[in-house]
Amino acid sequence: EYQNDGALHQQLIADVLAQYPDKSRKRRQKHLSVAKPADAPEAEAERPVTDCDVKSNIKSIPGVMTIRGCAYAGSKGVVWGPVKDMVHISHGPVGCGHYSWSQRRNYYTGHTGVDSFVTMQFTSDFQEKDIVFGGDKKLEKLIDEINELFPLAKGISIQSECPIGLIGDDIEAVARKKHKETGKTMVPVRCEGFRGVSQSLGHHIANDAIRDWVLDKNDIELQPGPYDVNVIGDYNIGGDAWASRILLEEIGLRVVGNWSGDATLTEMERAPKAKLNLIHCYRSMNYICRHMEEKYGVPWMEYNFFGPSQIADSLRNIAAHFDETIQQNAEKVIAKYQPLVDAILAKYKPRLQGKKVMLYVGGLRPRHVVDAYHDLGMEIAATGYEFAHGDDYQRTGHYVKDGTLIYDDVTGYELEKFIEGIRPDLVGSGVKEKYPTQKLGIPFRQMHSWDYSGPYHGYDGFAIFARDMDLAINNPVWGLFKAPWKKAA
Ligand code: CFM
Repeated sequence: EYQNDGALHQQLIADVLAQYPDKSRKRRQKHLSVAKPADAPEAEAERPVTDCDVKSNIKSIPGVMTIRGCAYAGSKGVVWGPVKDMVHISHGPVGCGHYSWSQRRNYYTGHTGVDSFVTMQFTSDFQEKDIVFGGDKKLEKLIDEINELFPLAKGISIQSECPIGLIGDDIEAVARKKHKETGKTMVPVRCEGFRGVSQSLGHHIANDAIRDWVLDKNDIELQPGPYDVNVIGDYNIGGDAWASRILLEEIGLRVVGNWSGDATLTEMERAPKAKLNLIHCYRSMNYICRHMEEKYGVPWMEYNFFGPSQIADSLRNIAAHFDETIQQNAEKVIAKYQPLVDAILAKYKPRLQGKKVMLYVGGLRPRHVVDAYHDLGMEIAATGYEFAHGDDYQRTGHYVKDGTLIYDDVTGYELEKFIEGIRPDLVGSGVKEKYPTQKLGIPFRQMHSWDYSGPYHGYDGFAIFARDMDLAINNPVWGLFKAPWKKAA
């Protein structure tokens, strides 16, 4: 059991706030906090719950560095992009699609350019004349060309970049017309980057587009079974969904859909026929789960496949929705993997015990990975989200301990000062944070892309996670950080 230095963390918050002009200080102080014991910890909670409440989902202050993305990123990059047998058009000027091209490592199987299109970039490449005269004609032509060149594409989504909304193009009319002509699914998505304060609204808009333009549109045959589940909000980063799916199948469930990592359009269309929705990334896909519950009566539950403690808890909680056979299977599967877990802990825990970690990721992982670190004997000193909402911070209290530093939409300046003040053994965040952190002499792992590694979900993923954290922290390079001529003779 470790204790966080809450007093130090309070001081660090005071120090960064002192540097801001009055107005910015007032605004930023609402986003920074230190976790404290919750007033009314839920009676059934097995461990102490903390209060991590900060203001969130608010516009970033102009002039500070934020690493948030936009609504287009949340829809095209996150929710829709991984649907593999559809073509996703980045509709507007070329940059949005080009600079986000193949960044997210959402793996898939298939023949790229034939029946799968995830790593390809399609853009309408808006020019000045399209802005002046409108781009609907160009969009129609593009859709015709895609249908001719890629006849096996099951459908097309139109991912709006900022100008589309600004000039008032009627992409819905184009989608309806092309659907009539081709019979294929056409999905116009109003995810113009200026909507909302981060990629989070893009998730919501993308979920709504699935509701409005996919569900109930084609009747997909599915011989229903008693153990049909959808995995919602696993994007198969580095193969995460595959490492998860085998566990669900081993306990006897039938995964009829995985949204949206390695997903097909058909998997989305038939989703309402499942018995239960299992949601991993709550932040990006809770909307469609709520909709499927209201409209089709499909219940949903959250789970967490990072690290053996959470995996075992999750498998038991998932199995509790089914019969005794499944529940017994869950116990068998947990027991089956215990030797693997023991071997991982025997190898890495002695090398990682007591190491202090700071996290800063998007909307789920800043809490979801906490227990995977705890399983390795590591400590979470600080964590925060780019674009979480209040319900995420409330859930964070079930993971982090008293005294943990909490930051929402942390600015570049704040994060640097916090890292300097805490000097953790590891920072887990994104590519923009990686090199400044390493230049401070502190080990780093990318927790969006898994630093070109992964998967991290499931038991197989935990083995890789543990190895990667060890590689970063115990890399001999950190012992060579001081220039030889600056070392004492
Ligand atoms: Fe969900 Fe994600 Fe995340 Fe997310 Fe993302 Fe991502 Fe993320 Mo990067 S869907 S909220 S918008 S778990 S791309 S796979 S790693 S910020 S914490």
